[in-house]
Amino acid sequence: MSTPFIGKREYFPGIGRIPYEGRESDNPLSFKHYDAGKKLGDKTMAEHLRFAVCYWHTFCNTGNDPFGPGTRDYLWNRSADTPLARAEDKLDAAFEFFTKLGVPYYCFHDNDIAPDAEDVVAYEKNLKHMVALAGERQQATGLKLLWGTANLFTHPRYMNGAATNPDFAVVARAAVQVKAALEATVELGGANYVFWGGREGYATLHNTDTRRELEHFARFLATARDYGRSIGFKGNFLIEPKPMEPMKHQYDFDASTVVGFLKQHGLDRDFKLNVEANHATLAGHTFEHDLQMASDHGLLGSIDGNRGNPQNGWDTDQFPSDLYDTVGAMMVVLRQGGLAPGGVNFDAKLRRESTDGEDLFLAHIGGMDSFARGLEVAYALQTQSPWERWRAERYASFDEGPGRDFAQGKTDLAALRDLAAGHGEPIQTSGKQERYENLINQYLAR
Ligand code: XLS
Ligand code: NI
Ligand code: NI
Repeated sequence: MSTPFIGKREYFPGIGRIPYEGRESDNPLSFKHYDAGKKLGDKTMAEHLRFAVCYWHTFCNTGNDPFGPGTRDYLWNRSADTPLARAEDKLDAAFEFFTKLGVPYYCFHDNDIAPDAEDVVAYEKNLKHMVALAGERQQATGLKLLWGTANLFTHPRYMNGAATNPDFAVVARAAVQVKAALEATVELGGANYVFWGGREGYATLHNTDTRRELEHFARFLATARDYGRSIGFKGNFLIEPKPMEPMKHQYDFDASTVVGFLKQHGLDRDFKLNVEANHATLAGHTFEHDLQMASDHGLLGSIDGNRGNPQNGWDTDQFPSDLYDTVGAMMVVLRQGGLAPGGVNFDAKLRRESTDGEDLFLAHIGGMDSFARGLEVAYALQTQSPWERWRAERYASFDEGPGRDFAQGKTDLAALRDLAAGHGEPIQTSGKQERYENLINQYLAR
């Protein structure tokens, strides 16, 4: 087995390129469903799914929680003496991992790849240095950047918000990072640029003027958009909804809230949504619901693939493993004709108790296989089963005659009344949810 790595040393020894071995294989370090080159319709699995590994959970997070420190002692975090040298080691580990896993994309925050600094010039210098190196690694491996973003939530200066901070000095300081992260994204050919508003919200209305904060938020996004376009960014800007955590209430509550906000401020031509599974469930929805709401407006831009834990209520960011969820997600994605230029980014982390380097591979293999299987089943349901016909038939009464006239705005309320008076009580029609559920299980078992 070849062991591709490109850095000074190998960080995942004993692990080579992860092969596709099919569902009969018992080799944990192989794909059972993700067969990158397999075609479904006119696209390969790789083209449908456009997988990305996230830098923050996979290479920065060592498993700390509010009750204890990290449990994972990664070599790239301790082998070098300076923060910048450690960042270089981490970059090597990351590209070794991407290459061995066989994903086409990755995603990062500015201070995932480069050491943060309070001094603006030092911060910019660190990021530029690391972006140049990342560019070289992309060249050497063929990896691409799905999206870049700025971390506007970790540093204590952002405790009251970044773009929505009541203090203009903090808003301006946030612009330093967004400007630099946009430049980094453009330099690395990033397909998208993400805003996740982790601290854009409030803890109490007692001290908060939400109207002003939301206006500042829209102004900030428009300003960032204008700068991005001026330096040649052609991709989508993406807003990632999340209802809470870290703030009690976050402005980008869910997909529908964000769609309304973007339309209200005329931002929906440049901005779409990056929908994350566990954020949708935190908002009290299913993953598929938020995907559908975004997609209905033509604004589903990308996916953060993960899942929550049904027994507790926070953002556990587990790797996706529930095939029901991935089938549901891929039903929405296939119906809208795909995700490009977005993709499926694994915004997911290992459990604190999972401490082997190998576990990073196992987790991603599981996530990729779950989405690949979801894709296969959704594709089969849409192309071979009666699903789409059943669904369309529910609305057949709007396809012709007075129903179509109504849908086209040609009927007034009095005319509707007269139609109903002539018809008598509508005949009861079953929703037949069980029929669809049985079909999913039937196709999952194939
Ligand atoms: C946190 C978010 C974050 C974004 C990027 O909950 O998911 O990781 O994806 O800032
Ligand atoms: Ni999240
Ligand atoms: Ni996310």
